[in-house]
Amino acid sequence: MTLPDRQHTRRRGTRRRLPGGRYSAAQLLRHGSTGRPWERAWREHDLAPSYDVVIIGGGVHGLATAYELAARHGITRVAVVDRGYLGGGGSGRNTAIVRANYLTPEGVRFYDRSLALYRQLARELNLNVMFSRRGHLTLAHSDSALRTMRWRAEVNKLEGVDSEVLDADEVARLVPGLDVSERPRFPVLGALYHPPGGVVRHDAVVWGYARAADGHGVHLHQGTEVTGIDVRDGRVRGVETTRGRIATERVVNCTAGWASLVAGMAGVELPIVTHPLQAAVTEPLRPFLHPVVVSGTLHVYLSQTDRGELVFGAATDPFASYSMRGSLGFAEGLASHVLELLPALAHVRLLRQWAGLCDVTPDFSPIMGTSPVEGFFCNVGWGTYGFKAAPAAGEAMATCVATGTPPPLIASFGLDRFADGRLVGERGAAAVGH
Ligand code: PYC
Repeated sequence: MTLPDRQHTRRRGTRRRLPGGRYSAAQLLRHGSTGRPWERAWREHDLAPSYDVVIIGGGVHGLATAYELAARHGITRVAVVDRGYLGGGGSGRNTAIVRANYLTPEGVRFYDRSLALYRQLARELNLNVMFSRRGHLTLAHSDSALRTMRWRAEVNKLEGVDSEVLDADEVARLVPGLDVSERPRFPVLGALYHPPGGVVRHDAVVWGYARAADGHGVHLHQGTEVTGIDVRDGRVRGVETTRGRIATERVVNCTAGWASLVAGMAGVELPIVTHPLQAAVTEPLRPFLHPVVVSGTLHVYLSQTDRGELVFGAATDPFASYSMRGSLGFAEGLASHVLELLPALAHVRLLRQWAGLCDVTPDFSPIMGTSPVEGFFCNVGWGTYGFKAAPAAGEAMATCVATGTPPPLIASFGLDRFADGRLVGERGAAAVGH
């Protein structure tokens, strides 16, 4: 895909660095030996009495939207407010997988744009976000699953996205140790193979967007909780926070977990149910697993980090909740499912587990665009797809906020589709069981 020219970000006050804002090896050594603290990646500000745009949620979606507003549209009087810390929600709790092998043409086009932006994000933000193209395999354990994989492959190809169905022997060559015998409860019959998929360092994406947005003059307010949204005569007038009132005519809801509560403050009802999604990581192992491997039937997905740890995820917790605690039941289920695929991992130790919150919509597609309240915009309902979507969502939402109209890429994802019955059914592309 050809991308339009995107200007590179330059932070203010980086004149002493090499072109592109990098430090030379000598500068790094000199600085490291002085014991002086590193320059802060973003600044703190007093809350201004008014902003042109207030973005609620300091995760990748909020930060990407803020960055795009400032860098691409010249709207720099922007505040990002978060009741916790930047990247403390889903952005720091996901399994860092990126891919574009969705089921609907709308989904494939959207995530393909996001993947294209991820590929060049390090250059765009001048920070190594460790994009790693690994290939992405979604295993099929039944004839009907194989049929869905063929369907996805065909939709992907029609949209110019590289995906194909592999047989079990070809899958075995890509995943050493995978049990492709006929013994398992769910034998591997084949897989949807999507070579452009991979992983990205999620924290680095948060820090890169935050630093670049700050460099363009965006104010990042951590520890600032929104307690109310002032709507009069059908339009946004301001935001109440724990640090005071902000006058603004444009608010973007970029929260996950609390999206429906925040929208409710503006009087907007969202068809969202929130489920925790747990994940876990093992001790480091020698590198053996290159691709990302997903089994929807066994409710498991795994990849190996550059440090050698295996990152595992499974199904969402089967009840609506705001809990971000790990559970023993999850770890047991996860381990038994992983071992059905890769029995040789039997003695590997889990190091830690955690949970994030997923806002699931009825069609498993996000809600992006305007709302019935003028000036209240939504970038929510990402379910289990949020991290991989952030660059394209930020780009499209910034255009929507700047112009008042959702660009064609996100036109199908408006809130009104639920009333009009124009759903974009994306459940069949979920890596995560629900
Ligand atoms: O959709 O690839 C995915 C995914 C993996 C973990 C959560 N979502």
